[in-house]
Amino acid sequence: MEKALFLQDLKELNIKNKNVIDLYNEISLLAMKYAGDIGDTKGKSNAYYLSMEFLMGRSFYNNLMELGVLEETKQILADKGLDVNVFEEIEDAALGNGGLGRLAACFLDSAAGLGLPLHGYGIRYKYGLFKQAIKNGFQVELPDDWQRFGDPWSVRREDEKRQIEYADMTVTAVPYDMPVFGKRINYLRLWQAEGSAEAETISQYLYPADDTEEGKLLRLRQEYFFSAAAIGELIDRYVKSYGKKFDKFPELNSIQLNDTHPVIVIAEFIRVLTKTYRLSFSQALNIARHTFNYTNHTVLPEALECWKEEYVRKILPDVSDVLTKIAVFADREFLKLGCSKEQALGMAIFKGGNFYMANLAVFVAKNVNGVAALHTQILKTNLFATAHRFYPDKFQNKTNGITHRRWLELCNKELSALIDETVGVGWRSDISQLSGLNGFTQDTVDKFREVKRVKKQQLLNYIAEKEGVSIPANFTVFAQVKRLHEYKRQLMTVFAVLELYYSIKSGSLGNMHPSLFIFGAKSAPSYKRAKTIIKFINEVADKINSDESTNSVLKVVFVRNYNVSYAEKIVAGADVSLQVSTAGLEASGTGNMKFMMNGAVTCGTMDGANIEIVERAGLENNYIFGATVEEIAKLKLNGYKPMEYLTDFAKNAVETLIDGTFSDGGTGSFKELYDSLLASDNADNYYVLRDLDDYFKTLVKICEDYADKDGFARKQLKNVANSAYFSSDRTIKEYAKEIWNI
Ligand code: 26Q
Repeated sequence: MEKALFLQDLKELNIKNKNVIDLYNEISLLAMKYAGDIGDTKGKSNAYYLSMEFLMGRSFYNNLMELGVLEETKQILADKGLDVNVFEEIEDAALGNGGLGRLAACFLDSAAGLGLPLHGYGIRYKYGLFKQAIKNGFQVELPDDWQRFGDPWSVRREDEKRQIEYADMTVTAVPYDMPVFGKRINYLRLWQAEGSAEAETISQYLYPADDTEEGKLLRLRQEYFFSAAAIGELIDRYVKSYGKKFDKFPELNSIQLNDTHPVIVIAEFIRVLTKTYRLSFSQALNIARHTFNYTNHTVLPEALECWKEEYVRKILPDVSDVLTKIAVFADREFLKLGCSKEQALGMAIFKGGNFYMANLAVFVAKNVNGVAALHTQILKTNLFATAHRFYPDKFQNKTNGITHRRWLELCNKELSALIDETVGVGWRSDISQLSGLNGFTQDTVDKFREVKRVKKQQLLNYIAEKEGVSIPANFTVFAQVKRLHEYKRQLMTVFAVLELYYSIKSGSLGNMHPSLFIFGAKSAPSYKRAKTIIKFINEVADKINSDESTNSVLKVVFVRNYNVSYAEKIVAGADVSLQVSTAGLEASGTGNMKFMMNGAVTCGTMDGANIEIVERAGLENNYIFGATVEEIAKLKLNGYKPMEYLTDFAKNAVETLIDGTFSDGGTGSFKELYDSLLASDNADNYYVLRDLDDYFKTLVKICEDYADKDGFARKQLKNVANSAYFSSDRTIKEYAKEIWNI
């Protein structure tokens, strides 16, 4: 890239009478022009990441940073009287909803940064994840028309479009390439559905409602759409260079399946090899078994996809035949391996009229991985225990990571400068050098405290502007920001905060250090109980913030429309990261890593990657509480009775759901929520009451410890210093070496 030319053109750019969106497009296109071409994929092994979600966030700042021109661009624009922050008006590309989609984006960034050929394939949704508004405390979903700002970072490749065939229609898949910048330029290729109005609905929405048959069929069409387009292209490219013998295919193409969503690609691959290229079924299956790898991201039963055979047959009859063939082949193999009937049934790909996509993935994939040590352990001993017994070599762990370029260099320039000053700049390309921070001096502690103060002030200013809640900068900032789900237990945090509130009011807490609790979360539109929890958080926030007798020491804010850009500000400004899922249910978590790298301590349970975080940063520098996986298992076995854990104190908080303290707008949903915790035989599935008292005490302890400002900052710095392991550069190196051979 000729940087000087880019900077020259930028200097000559006329900004008069142009609005922010025009400028955004012009500058982005200029950068694209100078960025150069996507790296060659020919002749050597490449890896491909197939995912329904890519949660990229804002491209502008990140890409200019990756291209090495962000600081100069800021300066040049400033000279013209333009603050680069105006481009914050350009919203995120939110083609994903949470951890799984953001992980895909971090992986692409790390691979490009390391110079490894990893490319993404997904769907170019017209509308990304909904924009969240809050009306009377309730979540309202608004369409996310992200393309209205233009899409200067994508290139439409008209000449590479493909036809996708369903039984009842043919759809054109048009690729849009987003370059991913780093040491080499990789691509994220997103397919857009074109043709009839019905065809176009396929790439219209991320997660269309699937509570009807029509909705389910649409989701199946989406999964097949991008999978078939991607694999069709990879097969064509291979045939062009190597002909119709597919023996070298696996060596040149490693395909990573991001959860079960693209798993149907396996059947499509075999369909094409057998139908178009006349390979035998067993040859084709054998090649598939050396090509595909599967990552599992959740153990929650409701998230494990299965497809009714009837549905698949209706729109993809040939694919359905292939799925059936694989299922029969698998059954025979299970017999040969000496499985019992019961074991074979557990691993069965087809049963009860349904195809089990996770079982298919495990059977065919060369490698199966979990996303944190504990999660992989649970896959081996629970979810896929039988498969692990008969195919032990397939299973691997790949603990997740986050790109330190976006999540430290970009979002926390102040901390990055302090790290430069303390250990040198080498960490930016070799993150392991971060550990050099470990022997920090008092001078570094002082400077770190100043960095935290600045980042917190920036965050609080932003919150004041966006949410209209002003908070003084001496507050300790606690944050729980993530998808809203019962297992993540935002509800438990609200109860603990209510306990704090009543304790402050009654004077039993002495003089607590002022504390702010930030919540940020979107609920799936159809997930009623999650929406009720959002309403409850907002009710509690209103009450606490308006209570003059306590609001100098306790505040709560629900930030609206939590997204990647908001996250960049929150992780940099927070003191305490709340990661309080029921042990065994959060596969990994990646927000926990972002906070750690920015110097927040973790207050959490022994779950997911929290375990590995405290292993590295020290138990003494974090706050762990609550039941372990083993303890939860015991409770389950012996019959868990939430009532037995309800202290008088906790009772006060929990009963606010039914005693008229708060209004659910007459919907009855607070009572329903209360009943889900206490009323039925099988109540409190996520063990909120089991851990609540522990949680409350832990929060009190954190508030006490925070009074020792230096001591607390030391704990925070220890977290930064030991966060290198959680860079996705490390994760991607492991995938490249142990799975992809690239
Ligand atoms: C399933 C069936 C039907 C429709 C949708 C789905 C579906 C959609 C999205 C199931 C799961 C998801 C997303 C899961 C997810 O984001 N998992 C998170 O992945 C992260 C990256 O590995 C982990 O860090 C988190 O712990 C995990 O929750």
